[in-house]
Amino acid sequence: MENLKSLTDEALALVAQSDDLASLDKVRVGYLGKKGQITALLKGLGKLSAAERPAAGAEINRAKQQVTESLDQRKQTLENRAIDLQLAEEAVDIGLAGRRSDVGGLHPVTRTIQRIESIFSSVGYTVAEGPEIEDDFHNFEALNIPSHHPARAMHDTFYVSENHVLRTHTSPVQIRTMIQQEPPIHVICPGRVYRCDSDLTHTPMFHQVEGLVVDKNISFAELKGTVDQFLKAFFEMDVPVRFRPSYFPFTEPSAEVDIQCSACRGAGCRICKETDWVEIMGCGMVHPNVFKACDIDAATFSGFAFGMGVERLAMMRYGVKDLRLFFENDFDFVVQF
Ligand code: 2NL
Repeated sequence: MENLKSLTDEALALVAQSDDLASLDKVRVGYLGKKGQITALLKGLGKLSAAERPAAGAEINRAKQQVTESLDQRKQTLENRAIDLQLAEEAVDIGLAGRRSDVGGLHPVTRTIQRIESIFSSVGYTVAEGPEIEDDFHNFEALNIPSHHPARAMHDTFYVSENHVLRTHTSPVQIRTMIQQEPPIHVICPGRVYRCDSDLTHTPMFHQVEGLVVDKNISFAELKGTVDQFLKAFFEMDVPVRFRPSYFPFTEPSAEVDIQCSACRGAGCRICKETDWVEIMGCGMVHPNVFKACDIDAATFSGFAFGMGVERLAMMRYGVKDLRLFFENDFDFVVQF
């Protein structure tokens, strides 16, 4: 009992020194646990006389309460400190500047297709689309390209099965249009096409726009006027256009279309290989065999068709020097358009 005061002071001092919950609990066990020093004093009360016991018991209980309160207080302090520490660690600086999210743009190929569609729509053409996997009939047979025709070797074709291919041109969309729809037909068919070809100037997938007109009294003059006016509208200038005789299985007669080189304005440069002209599209009068395959009477109706590569037109219009840029999806490239 003589030690109670110093025992209590010692306990209170140890509580104050405890810097974490584990060491604080050790202090509690040391004084108030089953084998604790204050607990031992309470257990020793039985050895005192009945006269001494109440005063001594009250004194020890006061000491016990004092230590208990100080333990509870310290525990609260340490717990609060732990929470403050965690909050400080997890703090979010809401004043920090955010990361900019970049806004992209339409791909130049998409823009070019939309531009072509808009020019032809303004003179009454409709836009038609079709499947990228086509059967042999729509991609070849109906276009006057029978099996063993050398033109099938001309298009290196991706075969999906014996009878199905990745379309090598968008012409099958026009075949479907002619089968479904009575003339007059004025249709423009944009889309992806596939050829097994890959080098600096060829990609296995590229884009084409084809056009088709079928009506009574359609002559090569209508074809020439349409193509000439389209090219002048597309390039927004009075660009010189020329037609060279050519061959396609699905048109007769056929022609390739050149425009004067926009890079050198006909003075000769690397782009036009010093010829002053660059090829821009192919065209011709629809072959009677194509009409026959679509059940259109070639004695009553005639028509013209044309086809162009979209990447090529986009390169010329936007001055893109390398075809591969269209397929890399580089952000800094796309935002320029
Ligand atoms: C080119 C040449 C061309 C056609 C496509 C066509 C379609 C039907 C009937 C007849 Cl359904 N012709 N399309 C005609 C001539 C040329 O494309 O160099 N394209 C990139």
